[in-house]
Parts: sequence; structure tokens; C-alpha cells
Amino acid sequence: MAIGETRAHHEALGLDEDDLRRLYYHMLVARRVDERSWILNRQGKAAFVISCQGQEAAQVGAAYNLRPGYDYLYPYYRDSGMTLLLGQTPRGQFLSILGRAEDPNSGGRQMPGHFSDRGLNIVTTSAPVGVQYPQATGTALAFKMRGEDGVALVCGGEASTSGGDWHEAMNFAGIHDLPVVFLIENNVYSISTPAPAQVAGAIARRAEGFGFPGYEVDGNDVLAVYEVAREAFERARRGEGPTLIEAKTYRITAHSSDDDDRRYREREEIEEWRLKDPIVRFEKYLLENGVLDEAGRDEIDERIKAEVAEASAYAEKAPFAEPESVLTGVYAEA
Ligand SMILES: Cc1ncc(C[n+]2csc(CCOP(=O)(O)OP(=O)(O)O)c2C)c(N)n1
Ligand SMILES: [Mg+2]
Repeated sequence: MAIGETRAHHEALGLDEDDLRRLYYHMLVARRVDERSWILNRQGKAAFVISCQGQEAAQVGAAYNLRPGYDYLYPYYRDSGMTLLLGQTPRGQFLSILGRAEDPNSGGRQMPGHFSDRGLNIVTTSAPVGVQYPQATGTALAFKMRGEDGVALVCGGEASTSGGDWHEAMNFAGIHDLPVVFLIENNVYSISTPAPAQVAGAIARRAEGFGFPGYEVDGNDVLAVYEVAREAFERARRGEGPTLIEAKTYRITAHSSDDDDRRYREREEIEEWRLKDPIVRFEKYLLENGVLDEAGRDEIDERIKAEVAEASAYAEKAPFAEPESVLTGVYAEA
């Protein structure tokens, strides 16, 4: 995929300046919510944090193709950039991270990162890595059987492609030409295991073995991801079947708030990737192409900071679930 650093790239994609500002805003809001979550963790308020940092372009670029509430999203635990773009809020994120009753995903019952929203067709993942793939494929089959043009977008890390569920879902989707887009966010690590010790060969090329196309894309270039994902969504809507996208990116933080990444990777490696930070890079594109000036950029940043501060303060004050409600949502109620 060519990397578009010229104005021609978004114009060729038919994106206007409002689209670009929306993409930028959602990448930045995801980053700022994430940063604030680590502070809450270090303050002893949030038990566990799992980050999207570094993967915002892959997430927002791909999810920009979804029609909220019509298409389905099967995200994985890092995909807050996607869920915020679809309409979840920073407030909801903090309510979830702090385990409050008002958490929109599960009322404070699930681990953070288990995004779920009926109205937005966001289906929660389960904790075992990779189980979302056959589920998304089933949704794609339902769309096809009903004659609807919906698409299921399903996401995971590179290590999830080592599991049987991924291969079975890919095979089934290929056989039945299902409208599903598989997005692999290859962030180089699976907790402490580097990608070469996890994956042999190129993930994108595996699609060929299942009878449909696979593309590798620079996952830190939001427009490049949007472009390749758009082709995949259009193909799915035309009834031509699935597509696999491998977005090459990098996990900037440790795996989660519970591991010390100094034990398995060099600081220099992180610094090298920070130079390719997807948000800095897109900001440069917007400034160079006159979509934003520095005042406009600062205005967005200030707005987000205020929104994040308000959302986090709100969640800190919000009540926990009543103990009596512990079984709510666990068993079907007559
Ligand atoms: C079946 C299964 N095995 C192991 C784990 C523990 N685990 C949780 S996340 C993770 C790493 C997954 O790496 P990757 O798919 O590359 O996603 P990333 O966290 O890098 O975004 C592992 C091994 C699990 N949850 N489920
Ligand atoms: Mg990974």
C-alpha cells in the first residue's frame, strides 16, 4: 500500500476536512483516555488497564467504515479507539475501568476492555484470546441468510492467529463468502513474546489459503488503513466475501498495567516506534495540508483534556453496583 502523505491521498479517498478532523479527534481522545487510565491505576483507583496506545490509527481507520448500529463490531480488548468512534464515551470508559454500576458495557461486572453495546452492535469479547472470530463469522452468515448488506468487523492481535478459532473462522468465511472483515492489529508483542516467536510467515498471506484476499498495511497511517478497509467493506457489501487485513503497528505501553516490559524489550525500540506515533504523524499531515493550524490543534487538545477530566471525575464519584444486583444479567429472567 502506498503511504499517502500528500493532500491528494484524502481527496482521492473522497474524505473531506470534517472527516479528517473526526478521525484525528477520535484517535486523540482514545489516547488521552488511555493516559488518564494509567494515572488512575497508579493512584490505586483502577485495578487494571489494557491500552490502545500506538494502535489508534489502525482502529479508527478501520472502524470509520462501520455504519453504527447496523454493521457489527467484534472488538478485542485494545479497541477503545473503535468503540469511542462508534459512539461510546470517555465517561463510559472510565465507568468501566473503575467498575461502576453505570458502566455501559457490563455494569461493572466485566474486566476493562470487554466492550459491549447493544445499540451500537458492539459484541463483547470473552477473555480467551481469539474466540470472537467464529462468533463474528456467525453474524456475517446471518446477514447473508437475511439478504442484508451488513458487515462484521472482527479484530485481534497477531497472537490470536495462532489459535484454532481464527483458522476455523477464516475457513468457514472463505467457504461461504461471508461479509466479514478480519483485522489483525500486529503490534509486535504478545505479552512478552515477540512476533517472530509467535508467527511464522506473513499473516496477510494466509488468507490466500482460505480463498480470499489478504492485505498488509501500515497500521500507523490512518488513511492507508481506512483505504484498505474500505475496499474490504465494499467487497463484503457486494456479496463477494471476506478480507483479511494485517495492520503493522506497535504496542507503546506494556501489555497491561500488570507487567513490567523492561524485562523483555529495550527502551530504544520503543523510542524508535514513538517517532512513528500514528497521532503525531496524522497531526503532521493535517498541519502540512492546511486542515488544522496550531491554534486549531490546541483547541481540539484542550477540548479533549477538559472532556477527559470531567469524565474521569464523574466516574470516580459514581456508585458501585448494589451487592443485591450481583446476579443481574447472569441468568435469564422470566
Ligand atoms: C486462549 C488464551 N491464551 C492465553 C491468554 C492470555 N493472554 C491474554 S492477552 C495475550 C496476548 C495476546 O497477544 P496478541 O494477540 O498479539 O494481542 P495484543 O495483546 O498484543 O494486542 C495472552 C497470551 C488468553 N487470554 N487466552
Ligand atoms: Mg500483539
